[in-house]
Amino acid sequence: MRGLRALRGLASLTSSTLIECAEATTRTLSTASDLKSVLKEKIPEQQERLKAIKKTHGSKELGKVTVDMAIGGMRGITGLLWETSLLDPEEGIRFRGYSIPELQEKLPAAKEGGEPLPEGLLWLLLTGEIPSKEQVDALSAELSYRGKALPGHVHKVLAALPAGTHPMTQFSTAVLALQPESHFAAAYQKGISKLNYWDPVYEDSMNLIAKLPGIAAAIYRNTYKGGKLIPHDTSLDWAANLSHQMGFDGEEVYELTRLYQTIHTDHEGGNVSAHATHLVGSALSDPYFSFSAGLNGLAGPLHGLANQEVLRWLFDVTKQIGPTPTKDEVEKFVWDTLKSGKVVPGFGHAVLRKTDPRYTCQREFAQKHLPDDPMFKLVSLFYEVVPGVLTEQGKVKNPWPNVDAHSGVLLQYYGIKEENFYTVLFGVSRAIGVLSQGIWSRALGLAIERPKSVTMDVLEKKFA
Ligand code: CMX
Repeated sequence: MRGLRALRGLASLTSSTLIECAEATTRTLSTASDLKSVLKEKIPEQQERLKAIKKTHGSKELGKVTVDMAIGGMRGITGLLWETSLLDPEEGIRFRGYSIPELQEKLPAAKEGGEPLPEGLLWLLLTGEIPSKEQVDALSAELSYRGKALPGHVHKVLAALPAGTHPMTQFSTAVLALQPESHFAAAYQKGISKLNYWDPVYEDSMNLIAKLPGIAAAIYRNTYKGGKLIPHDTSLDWAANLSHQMGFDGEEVYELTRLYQTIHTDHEGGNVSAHATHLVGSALSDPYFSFSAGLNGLAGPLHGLANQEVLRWLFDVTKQIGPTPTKDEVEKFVWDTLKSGKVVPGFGHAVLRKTDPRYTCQREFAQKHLPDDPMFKLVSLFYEVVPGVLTEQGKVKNPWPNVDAHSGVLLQYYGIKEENFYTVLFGVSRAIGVLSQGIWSRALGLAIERPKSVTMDVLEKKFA
C-alpha cells in the first residue's frame, strides 16, 4: 500500500523521488529463507502493483520524443520498465534503492569489513531485500552446486573455435552452447501457462549465473594458460571460485573479484547489454539466447569493451612517452587521441554527468591496496587531465571517467594481464543484473518490444 501511494503521479516524478518510491515498495521483509520462496512471495504483490499503475496512470505521458532523439540513439527517451536498478545522472547507480557505498556497508561480506559478496546483490536485485549472511551462504552453496560442472559439449564447442578467437566471441558461443539445457524452452514446448513463465526462467537464470565462472575460467585457461583447467572449489563463494578457477588465489584478489563482480551487475535498463538482453527475452527467447545477445552488445568498444581499450591506450602512453609521463605530456596525448578522430576510452557516459561511483569505489580499493602502483598513478594522472581536455574540446556531455577507466589497472596489479579478457569478467557480473530483471519481466508479464520506426521520407513530409 505504501508503495502504491508513493507511485501516484509517476509521470511528474524526478529520478530521486523514483528512488524513494523504489525503496518504499521493496522493504516488506519476508519470512521464507530460500531465494526462490522469497521471490515467489513477492510476485503477486508486484503484479498487483503494476496492474494498479497501468489502471491509474496508463495513459499519462512520461515525456516527449523529438526527431533528434529518434536519430540520436533514443537518448533521453524514457520508455522501459526496469526494476532492479535506477541511474541518476548526478549521483550514479542505485541497486533497488541502495548506492554502492551503502551496499559496501550493508551487504554480507566474506569477512568482517570486506567487500560485498555478489550473491548478496543477486538476492537484493531479485527480492528488494538485504539478505542475512546465512541466506547469502545458502545461496553461495546453491550456486556452487548448480555450477559445479560444465557439460562436456561446451568444452568441445570452445575447443572447435579457431585459435585467436576473441574471448567475448568464445563467451557468447559457450552461453549459446548451454541453451539445449533450457527449462523455459522445454516448458514452452510442452505448453506452460504464461502465469508460470517466471519459474523455468528463474531455473535457467540461476543455472547460467552458476556456470558463468566456470565458463569464463575455461576461456581464460584455454586462451592464455595452455588449456590446463583448475577444478571448481566447493568451499569458495561464487566470485572467489571465479578467481580460483582462473588461477588467482589469495584473499586480496578474491576481495577485488567480489567488488568487481558486485559493481558491474546492473546499470538500469537502457544500456546496450541490458537492453539487448531485455529485447531478446521479450520475444520469449530463453535466458541463454537473451543473455548471449546481451554479451554481443557488451563486446562493443563504446560499451563493455572499453575496459580493454583503456588498457591498450595506457600501454600506448607508456610505449610512446615512458612509464612516468608528465601532466603536459598526458594532456598532449589526450589531444592527439581526439585529433585522430578516436574516442578517449573510459570517459563519458550517455546518462551520467559526474564521476561514475563505480570508478570511485575502484579508486578507493586501489588507494587501500596498491597506492604506489605505477599504473594506478598513471590512471590518477588521467583523472586529473582528461576531464579538462574533454571540457575544452566542448563536444562531450560528460567529461568524467566511467567504470571502465579503472577496472583494468586493478586486474593488472593482481596478475590478470590479458586485457582482451577483461570484458568477459564484466559479462559474468552483468548476468546477475540482466537475468534478475529477466525473471521479473516474465513474472510481470512484460510485453514483446516493438517500438515504431520511421523513414527520412516520413520525417521530411511530417514537418514540411
Ligand atoms: N572521447 C571522445 N569523444 C567523446 C567521448 C570520449 N570519451 N565521449 C563522447 N564523445 C563525443 C561523442 O562521440 C559525440 O561526438 P559526435 O557528436 O561527433 O558524434 C559527442 O562527444 C557527444 O557525445 P555524448 O552525448 O557526450 O555521449 P554519447 O551519449 O553519445 O556516448 C559514450 C556515450 C559512453 C558512448 C561516449 O562517451 C564514449 O564513446 N566514451 C568512450 C567509450 C567508453 O568509455 N565507453 C564505456 C561506457 C561505459 C560502459 O557502457 O561500459
